[in-house]
Amino acid sequence: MVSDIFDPERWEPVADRDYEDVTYHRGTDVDAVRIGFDRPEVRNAFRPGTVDELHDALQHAKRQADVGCVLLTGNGPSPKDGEWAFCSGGDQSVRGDSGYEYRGDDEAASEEDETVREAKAGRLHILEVQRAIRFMPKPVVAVVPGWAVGGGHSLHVVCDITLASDEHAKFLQTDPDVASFDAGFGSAYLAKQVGQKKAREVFFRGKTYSAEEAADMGMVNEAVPHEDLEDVALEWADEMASKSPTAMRMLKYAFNMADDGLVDQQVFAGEATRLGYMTDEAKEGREAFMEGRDPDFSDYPWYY
Ligand code: S0N
Repeated sequence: MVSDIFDPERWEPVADRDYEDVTYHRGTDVDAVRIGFDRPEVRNAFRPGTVDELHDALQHAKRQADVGCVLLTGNGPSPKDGEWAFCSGGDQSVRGDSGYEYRGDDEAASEEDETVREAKAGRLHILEVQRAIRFMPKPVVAVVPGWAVGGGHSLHVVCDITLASDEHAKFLQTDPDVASFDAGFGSAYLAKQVGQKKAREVFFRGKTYSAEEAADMGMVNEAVPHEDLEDVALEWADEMASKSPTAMRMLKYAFNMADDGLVDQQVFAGEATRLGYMTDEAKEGREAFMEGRDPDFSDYPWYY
């Protein structure tokens, strides 16, 4: 992989994952993982196989009980012209008439039978990635070293935190220029972050914003000197990963709930049930049933 700001001492590859379009590492001294788009020659645009790999890495990260933070970034700079990118959205060269298509050089496509490939024609499964980030039971940080454009911009919007290179990060919404639009989190949730007027400006004008401007607007947490970007991201990751996992999970879902309605209530409620199961009171309910007797909850007060 290529990346000037990636410190190989601080990361080791996740051994059982063999990806083509993304890199996936586990921190050596921080309980975090790093997922990096690895197509710098096309500003880290995602094709269907990229999205499959990203989704797989996110699901893997979710299941790691000792990982408390996920960093999502873009490798770079481009070998062609030295430009940096987080992600430039859907790869326009494989956009078909109903979505993004697997093509010959997309490895993920070649291993499947025809029925599966047909069902997967014209995919928009980047939205599944957005949901994976949204419901990830730990913080996801967008680490933006360069261009964040189109669907790449939407991905940073859906992440919990965004850190951006003060020198190279550029934020741009091209959705109405290429007639491929995110009418979900990418736009409506952005408006929650920066206000309605500004969000409409971002989409309706298609102007490029610097990291400073994006931070002033409220869609970036901090503009960071380029050479320090990954170190700062690791510092933030370390802080977050050392907090109470239960508190962090419940807080993330609490923040989500106002916007996600019953879907997030279901997620939040699942965590409440998990906490309930951990009490002696719940154990009494289970044991009474298993022993065929009436439960005795008299030891458990009606707290107020
Ligand atoms: C990023 C831009 C602004 C950079 O400009 P710059 O620096 O002048 O570089 P270029 O010369 O333009 O690019 C360098 C090379 O990279 C290729 N390339 C760049 N972006 C893409 C791309 N998205 N797809 C394919 N190739 C790309 C260039 O072609 C060039 O290659 P060479 O060197 O061979 O000429 C500028 O590149 C730019 O504007 N890029 C396009 C950005 C864009 O419009 N992205 C798509 C927007 N739409 C989506 O992402 C939709 C995503 C989606 O799937 C979705 C669907 C439903 C609901 C939600 C979503 C969602 O948004 O998530």
